Amino acid sequence: MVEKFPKEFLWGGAIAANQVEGAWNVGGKGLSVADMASYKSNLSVSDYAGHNKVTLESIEKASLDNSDDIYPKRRGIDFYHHYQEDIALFAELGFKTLRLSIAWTRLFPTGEELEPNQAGLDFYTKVFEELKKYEIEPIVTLSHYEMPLHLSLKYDGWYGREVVTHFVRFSEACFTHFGSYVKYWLTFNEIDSITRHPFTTAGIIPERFADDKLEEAIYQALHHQFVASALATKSCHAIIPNSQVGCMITKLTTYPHTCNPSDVEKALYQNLNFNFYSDVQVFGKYPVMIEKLFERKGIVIKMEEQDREILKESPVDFISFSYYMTLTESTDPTLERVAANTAMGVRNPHLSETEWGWQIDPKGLKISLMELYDRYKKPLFIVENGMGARDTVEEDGSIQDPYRIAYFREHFKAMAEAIEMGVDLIGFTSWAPIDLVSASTSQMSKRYGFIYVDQDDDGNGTLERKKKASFDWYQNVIKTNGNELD
Ligand code: BGP
Repeated sequence: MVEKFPKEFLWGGAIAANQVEGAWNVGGKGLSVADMASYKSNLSVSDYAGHNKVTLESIEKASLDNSDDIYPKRRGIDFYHHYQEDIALFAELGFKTLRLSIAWTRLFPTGEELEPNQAGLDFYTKVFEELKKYEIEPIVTLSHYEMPLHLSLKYDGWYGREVVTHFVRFSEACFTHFGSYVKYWLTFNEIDSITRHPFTTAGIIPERFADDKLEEAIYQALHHQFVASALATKSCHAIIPNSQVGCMITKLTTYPHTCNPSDVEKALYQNLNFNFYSDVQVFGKYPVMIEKLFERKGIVIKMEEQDREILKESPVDFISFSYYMTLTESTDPTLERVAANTAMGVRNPHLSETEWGWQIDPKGLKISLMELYDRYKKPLFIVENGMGARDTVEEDGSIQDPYRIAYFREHFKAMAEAIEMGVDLIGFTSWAPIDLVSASTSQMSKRYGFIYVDQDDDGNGTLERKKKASFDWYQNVIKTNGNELD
């Protein structure tokens, strides 16, 4: 039989600290931007402080509130106290890898301390020990939507150049303390998302900037993240022999809505823009067309003398990305647009979608893989892919989720096809192997896991973990290295 996936393929799942750990005020942890995101089931979506609704007023209110009542990311799924049980379930699934992030505020509560907090180091050491026990290779994101709130308030988040130094100190502490456990590192989760939700991604509080200066501030902050990412990459290579550092982007491949050249042109602009973030981290320089665009828009990025050299010196080793959907673009303003995964595009009539409007497109994954590999010629790693859905616990306690199985099956077929075409795909981590708090809506009811967690949107429930029908299916996929998908 011809193998569909490479022998060493890294199958696994992905989680992020702020969406699973809980224990938001335990062990000396400081407040992070994620602790400010509110949600309550009886509030209308427009009322809660999610990705784009955070204001100085909502931050003040959240800072004074010592409960997790309307702040679901403060409770997560209590992975902090359930990590052994959860990792045992991941091991039972047969995971070769687990992607997780380190909460900056557990190690550096305000971001400005000079030495890491011991309780934070101890927690992650225990997690890595547990993974080692099952020979699960960790892949660690340094920054996944959880920067210290203090840095956001004091420096306007990543807009302030000072944050680069604080981030590099945090990264180096991670490399020094966890380097014996972790070979694969990612610097910034979905670094491009800074333009869509600047507070969550970079601690920027929009009202602090004049309307006509906000975009420039966002790109300035992004520049600081690029520099910090390159500096962290350099340190990682110096501190951990054989380490591999990846960038992480949201892959939002955009099709022209029609073959009208204007639509093709519009889609091209969109794709150039989406590729910008990985271009800088892979090629070590800003793309010419983006610099021209900034010029036209009057956006001036303040760069220090050595910045271009720093970017050039330390490109990433591989490209990782999340893939949930594709978009289409058109110049026709009357067409219906969909908002999904915080991005906007014209609805594609050929695709179905999840209840949250994310359009399902397995072929788009194959297309994206081929396009990325052709562009960068570096190994690719899919570090997020999955579908948010409402699951029902049946009377007999079982959870039947054929839609999730169907979703993954088609995406895995697309991956196999891309590999057959010659794409160097080294791994796949599902988002997420276990139900967790949604990044964009803070809901629990938007479930992604193979493992169900008994907790509702308001935090009621026993936190009991239960296997869904998809659990057995994914276990068999991993066992057969993707050869048995049906
Ligand atoms: C990505 C984020 C994740 C994750 C996922 C699903 O953008 O990196 O943190 O949550 O999307 O999004 P959501 O939780 O909003 O459904």
